[in-house]
Formats: sequence, C-alpha cells, structure tokens
Amino acid sequence: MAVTYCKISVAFAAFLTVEAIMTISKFAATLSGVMTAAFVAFAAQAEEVRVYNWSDYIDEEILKDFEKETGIKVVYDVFDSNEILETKLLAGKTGYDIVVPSHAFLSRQIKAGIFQKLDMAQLPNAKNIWKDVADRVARFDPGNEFSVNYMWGSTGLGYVKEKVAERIENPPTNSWSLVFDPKYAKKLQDCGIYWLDAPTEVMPAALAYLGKDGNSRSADDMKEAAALLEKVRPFVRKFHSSEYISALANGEICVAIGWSGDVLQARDRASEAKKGVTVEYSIPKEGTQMWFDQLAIPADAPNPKAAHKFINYLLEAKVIAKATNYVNYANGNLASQEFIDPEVLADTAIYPDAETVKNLFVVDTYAPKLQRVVTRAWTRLKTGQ
Ligand code: N2P
Repeated sequence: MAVTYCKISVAFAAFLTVEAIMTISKFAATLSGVMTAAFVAFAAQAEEVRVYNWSDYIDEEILKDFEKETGIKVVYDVFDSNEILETKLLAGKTGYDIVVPSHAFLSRQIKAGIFQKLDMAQLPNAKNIWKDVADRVARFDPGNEFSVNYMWGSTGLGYVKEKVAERIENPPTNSWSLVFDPKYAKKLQDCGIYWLDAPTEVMPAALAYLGKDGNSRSADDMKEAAALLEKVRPFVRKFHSSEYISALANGEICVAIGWSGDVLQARDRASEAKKGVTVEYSIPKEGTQMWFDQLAIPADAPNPKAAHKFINYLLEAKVIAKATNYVNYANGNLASQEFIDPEVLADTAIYPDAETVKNLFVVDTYAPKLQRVVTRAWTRLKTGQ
C-alpha cells in the first residue's frame, strides 16, 4: 500500500513545478502544526480541573504542586459569597469541577440535585478525615456522601487595637456590642466599620447579641434582629466579604465583622508590615456561629475524575496542613495535625478548645419562608427599601 502511494506521488509530482511542490509541502507542514496544536489543546482540556473556591483560602503553591505531580492544570477562580456561588449553581453549567459551599447552603443544594455523590474508591486519603468534623457536617450531608470538609471556622470581630483604643475607653472588644451598640458604633464610624455582606452571618450574630438563639427559626426573632441592625446601619462604611482583610491589615478601618482566618491573615500581614497596626480577632462572649466549608462536585462537572484527584490531593495530611498554616483556618483532617505549626494548632481562635466551643453554635438551613424574611430584611438594610 505504501509503495503504491509512493509511486502515485512520484508520478503526480512529475506534473508539478518545484514551487508548487514547496507550497504543498508548506501547507502540509502548517496543517500538521495546526493538528498538533489542536491535539495538545484537546489533551490540555482533558487534563484540566476547574476549581471555584473562596478568596484568600489557599496557599497557591499547593495548586502548582498538584499540577507538577499530576500534569493536570488547575483553573482556579474565587468568590466571597455563598449567595453568589448558589446563584451560579442553580443556573447550572458552571463549568466547575469543584465548588466549596458552606454547610447550610450545601444542604439545600444537595436536595436540589446540584451535586454528584463522591466516589470514595477514588479518595483513598479519606482515611485522614477527622470524624468529629464529618459527624457535625453529616447533619447537612447525611452519610457524608456528597462532600468533604475543606476548612471550618467562626464568624467574629476583627479590629485594629490602637485605633479602637483611641476612640473608646475600655472598648468591649470581646462583645458584639462593639458593633451593635449605637453608643460604640457611633464612635467608630469615622474610623470605619465593615460588615460581611452576608445575611446568614450577620443576622445570627445580632440574634446572639440580643440574647436569643443564634440558630432561631422564628420570623419574629429575625425581625427584632433586623430592627437592631437598622439602628447601627448608619455607622457602617461598607458591606463586603473580603476587602476587610487588607483594610484591617493597613489600618484603614477600625473594626470588621469577619471570618476567623481572614482576620488572622490580616493580623499576620499587619505585624509583618511593622507599621504600628495591631489586628486582633475575638469570638464575642454572647456567642457566634461556626461553619463548615465543603468540597463538592457539581453533577454536571466536566471532569469529575480530575475533581476526585484534586480532592484526594487536598486530603493528604501534609498538603492540607500547608493550607491551614497559610490561611489560619482549621481543617477537617485529623492526620494533618502533626504537620500544623504548633502556634496555629494551639490558637483557640483557629482550633477552639472545649471552653471556646461552648460559645459557638451552628446555623441550620433556613426554610424557604424564613429565608425570604431574612433576604427581605437584608435588602432593606442595605438599600433602605
Ligand atoms: C475565606 C472565607 C471563607 C469563610 N476567605 C467563609 N465560609
């Protein structure tokens, strides 16, 4: 066959000019170049994992290490709001292989059929999972079938010690009153107060401050919490769920309602900068919520196999310890603890001890009716309508 082809080619070539032959061969070379590029692109596409995670939530070296180890390219996008993630997930076809909703959102998303079950056979490192954490999450993901914990933490107060002290004598930094009592909030207004742009974070905090159950299911309680928030809302400079890290670290604001590890990252950045800014985190004495951010694979994920590889990689004790050491959040991996920096492991703001845990509550998913009350109150709070 090859010989025949050759003969025909030679015979055919005899009819062509030298230039024509060169043009054809250039064309052939270009064609094969295009085909190679197309093949490489195809191969690269097949070897890609698309991850949608919270901002300021990983040491990027981990992504590079994963790429080196597996040859799978990581496309990594970030968000800072469960609502944003949920809107995308409900619309479908996100193109993501892994997303990271918090427990209460995860629960209703599982019921809405958003995720596929994890294939435990592809997750041998699941042996490292911390059972206490998995058990707590099982209330939201029964049998832990759809998700694995990435990080968990609490929602509290981040503040710049010097700036708050300049404005308030004996400031109640261990209490929600710092931001929810108009007497204090007013004094901090010029310096700057940020709130998380997240009703499911701020409303439970207001409930706890009022002495109510932070996990209350009562619409009346919610309305009372909203009324309290309305009173201090004029003193809030910004609703934002990630900018407070640099705002605190640079001493641009006085206080933020924020997430534990984010505030602790601000603390570390401020102390590295040595500009006289001391950032501290506190879990208010009235209590606050703890939450669990879960790795899950959308039902329509383009590359579930790579998603499992990525999750399995994050379940490696040393890998997830590296993430915790970088982001100052606790993880759900027991085996990782021997690789966690001793000061991180001993920090009760990160790994709460029994005494601290007493002050923490978990907020369940709001039923649609209660969710509407919360959403409406929040919109009114932010827009005045
Ligand atoms: C990371 C924030 C994650 C905590 N910046 C919110 N669940």
